[in-house]
Amino acid sequence: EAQELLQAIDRCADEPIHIPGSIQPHGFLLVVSEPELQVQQASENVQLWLGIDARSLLGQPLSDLLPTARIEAGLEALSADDHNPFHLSDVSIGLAGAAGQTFALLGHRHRGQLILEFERAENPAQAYDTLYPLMRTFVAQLQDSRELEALCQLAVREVKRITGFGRVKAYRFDAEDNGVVLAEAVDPGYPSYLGLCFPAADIPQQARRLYRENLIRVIQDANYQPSPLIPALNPGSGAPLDLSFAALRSVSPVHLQYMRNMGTLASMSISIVIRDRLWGLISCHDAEPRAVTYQTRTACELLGRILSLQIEARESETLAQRKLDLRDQIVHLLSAMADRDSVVEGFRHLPEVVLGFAGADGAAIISADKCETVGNTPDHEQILQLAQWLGERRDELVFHSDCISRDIPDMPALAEHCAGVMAISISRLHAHYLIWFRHEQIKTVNWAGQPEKQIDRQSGALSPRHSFEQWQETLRGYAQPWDQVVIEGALELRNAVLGIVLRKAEEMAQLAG
Ligand code: BLA
Repeated sequence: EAQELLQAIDRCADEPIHIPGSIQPHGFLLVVSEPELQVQQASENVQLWLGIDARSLLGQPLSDLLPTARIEAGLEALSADDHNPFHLSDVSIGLAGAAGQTFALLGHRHRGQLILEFERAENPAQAYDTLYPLMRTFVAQLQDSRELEALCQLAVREVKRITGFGRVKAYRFDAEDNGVVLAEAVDPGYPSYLGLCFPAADIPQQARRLYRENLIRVIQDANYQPSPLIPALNPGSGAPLDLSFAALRSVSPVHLQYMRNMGTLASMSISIVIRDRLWGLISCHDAEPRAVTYQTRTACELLGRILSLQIEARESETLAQRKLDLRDQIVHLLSAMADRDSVVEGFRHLPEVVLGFAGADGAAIISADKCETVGNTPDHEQILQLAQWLGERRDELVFHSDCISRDIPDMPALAEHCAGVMAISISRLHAHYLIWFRHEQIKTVNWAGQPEKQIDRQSGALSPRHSFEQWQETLRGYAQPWDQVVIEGALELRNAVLGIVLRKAEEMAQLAG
């Protein structure tokens, strides 16, 4: 059954969301050949917007519809595959001779195609009157905030102010891609999701890849009727049009169902990308359909980028500080060992450092069948048994597990005493080890809705769940995972201890000789 579920989740990731063949109808789209600027594809809804049959536009010069001089100027600034569009806030468009309507225009190139998107015209003064002052406040306050939650809280409050969405939240993905809501700004009447965990399967992998590159997307009305592109295949490439960077890209019907299940008709999400990884999202919802102008989207994208930089700087700082602290402790330990001319004596002398170094509850050192312990550990017999088990798999320099019952299933007595273990071998010849232990930490996860594991009969893919009511899961048998900094610290300690052991051996040999 678990296998079937994994396959259903994988199938979600097969949906080619970059080539849906249609757009959201709150604007219209033209694909134009270069350099002739002739219409190659048009969305069917030009009929509704302009009163023109899409088919009658195909092959026509763009100049029949609009003055192309400004477009040509915009194109000059665009590189061959430029996802940052050029933008004109007021383009008058209509068949030559007829009265024109004014639209905002976005143009970008992707995979050799020039894509023009038209949305309702905006007020260009909006940026100066409202957006810039809001951004300035945001950036000024950001500089004063240190804590991650405070940074995120500031960002969601500002995005809510700029956009007017009813609920805005910031969430971070964990190592398994589940997302925990860290901050939320919400109008009365909306359920709060603060602190809840959204499962990884809510956003399949191909969507995460896309969101890493295209930082913002808007779904104006989850009940929309998609407008197909005509013809379906691009005449130049013979392939469906890649809409990865089109603002109007039609979104996955599965996700639209998810939104309706959640009681949201409009959404916008802004990617938080840190070191090329999708770190999290700012996700906005509204119970009613809602439009977001290009200027507002751009302000939000910029805000997201600034937030990402700030989080990255904060993470780097924390990491650097932790590495420094760890190095201090390693030096402390090594000098105690060197002073006493014995690794075991050094270990015995500084129990707080031994434990603090790894954030462990207990530690043991095994050398020559002797076992010394500090803190809270399993009994000696179990530790020696563990050392033997470790000895049978000598290839790993550091062994670590945050779930002994899963990773060392043949030692149930050990798992009864602790849940996490990290070990380094401290001799090249013998089964000598330094081992740290961590207690179980019973973990409660507040999921946003109980998993329903519904599999769609037609597609074989997972269906979105219907309830987002808090559902608590209790996880047993896990310790706090050993993080990369500690594991690398342990490796460093290992190398240094091996050096001490070696030097001692040489001294002994000299004495004997
Ligand atoms: C996309 N799913 C998304 C997006 C979000 C979520 C934010 C991005 C699109 C958007 O901006 O609305 C889910 N919404 C959430 C989460 C929170 C939230 C996690 O508010 C947390 C706070 N969805 C499912 C299942 C499938 C699925 C089972 O629940 C797979 C079959 C698919 N979700 C799915 C797809 C997309 C998506 C395909 C991409 C939509 C697109 O961009 O076309």
